[in-house]
Amino acid sequence: MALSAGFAIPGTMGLLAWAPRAEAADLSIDLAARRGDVTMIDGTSALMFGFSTTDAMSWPGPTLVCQEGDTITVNLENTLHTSVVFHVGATNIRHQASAQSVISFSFAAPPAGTYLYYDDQNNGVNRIMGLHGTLVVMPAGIKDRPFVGGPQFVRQYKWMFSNVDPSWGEQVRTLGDYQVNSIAPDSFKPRYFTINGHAYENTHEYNTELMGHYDEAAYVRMLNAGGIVHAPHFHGNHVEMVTINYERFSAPFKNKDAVSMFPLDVRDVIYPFKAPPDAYPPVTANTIQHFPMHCHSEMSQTAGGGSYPHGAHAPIVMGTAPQTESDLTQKVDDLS
Ligand SMILES: [Cu+2]
Repeated sequence: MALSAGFAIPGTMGLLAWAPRAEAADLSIDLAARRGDVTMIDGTSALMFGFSTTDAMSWPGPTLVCQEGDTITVNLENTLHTSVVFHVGATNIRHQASAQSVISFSFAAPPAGTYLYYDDQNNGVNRIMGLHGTLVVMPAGIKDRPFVGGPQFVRQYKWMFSNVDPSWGEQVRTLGDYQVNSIAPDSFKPRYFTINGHAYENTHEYNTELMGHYDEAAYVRMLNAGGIVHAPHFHGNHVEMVTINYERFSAPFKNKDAVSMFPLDVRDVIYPFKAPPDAYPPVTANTIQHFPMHCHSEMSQTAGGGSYPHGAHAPIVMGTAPQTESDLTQKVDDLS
């Protein structure tokens, strides 16, 4: 567990409630912009910002789940001594809370898809400091496809890629929250690289480790909230490219082994969990196989300037089902 005690475990809370329904609903969530120390994989403490659903600091922000047609109300308490923005990428949804204020706003769910919500101030500094999370919009009344006419899956995952430069947090700690305004984006020297807030080997957790029986396709929603290019490379299977930054493709999907993502990019892919077609010795479908996803941006496989492989690396287990389904899968399975 990379996070300190009392910390909200990313992805385990803050999911908007599902109800089995084909009709639209009004959903609401309380978010607080907070600061706090996050323990990195090597024990280093980094001061970060985050969108939290509790009295404790948490990062990354909660995964908000809704479906098309819904209206979402956000009650945002900004506890920071600097303004905070809630912006949903690729939409006009943008609301600013001044320092130490509370705002409420509502918006209509954008089209079904995966969205990065984040603070877009200071040329990416606020986002990289930790003010980011995921909004998942499902099609109304459908739980096994990402949008009407999209590919079918058995379970789904979200991979939020983030980077941490602890020197930024130290500037804020020393000078105050407001001084986030004076941090130069070019000064970014990331030392920690995480998926869903975890670095390997803490990525052996049920929201990040991909698991499935043969032919149980997983839908993986990948977001790059960090400040570097990521290129997740999948072993075992190629992935099928379903969306690139909100553009939807239809079958037959382009197959990729490495999926390049610039900062702010969002990619949805299918990991098909097929018996690897070109492995030797041949893989038979009644065995359990282990594969990695590692990022081809090589520095992201390290922590603290060199400790390998404690970075953006996730395990894939083929041939068995997870003991606990991912939070995203559980919430969507509540639809009937
Ligand atoms: Cu590789």
